[in-house]
Amino acid sequence: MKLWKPVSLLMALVISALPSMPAWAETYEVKLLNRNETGPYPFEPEFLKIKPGDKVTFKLVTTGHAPASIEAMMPAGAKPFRTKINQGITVEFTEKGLYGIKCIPHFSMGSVMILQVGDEASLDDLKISSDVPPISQKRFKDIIARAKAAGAK
Ligand SMILES: [Cu+2]
Repeated sequence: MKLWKPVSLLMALVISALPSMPAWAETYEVKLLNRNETGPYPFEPEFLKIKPGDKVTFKLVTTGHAPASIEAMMPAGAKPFRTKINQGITVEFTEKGLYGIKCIPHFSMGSVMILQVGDEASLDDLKISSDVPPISQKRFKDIIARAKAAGAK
């Protein structure tokens, strides 16, 4: 019986490693907050990179938020999503590229994030739509600068 212990330990290690393997879709959590050190109405994280087929759960930590895609800032063929006030949502992202995501009621106060699906895109490719309110345009630029400082491309 002693012989089996290392084997079962090895199996446990293999099984615990599976979710991080490319073939397995993961679900990430993004929080909508009222404030953190980056300013008012941030998404946390403000920049997230995932693989095609992964999902993101947008979780409302405080009330009054409504996450949605910015239709002018997503890859061709990607499906837009939007929620109602106080509604969280889990979205599967299949199209590679960069997505701008907003909180509908706090869009004019800088509530945006950047989602990158796949490795191909560069943050320099993100085209900030002219429809984006000025404070959110600035937030996008700040997010890009912080993400690059943290090693993103
Ligand atoms: Cu909000």
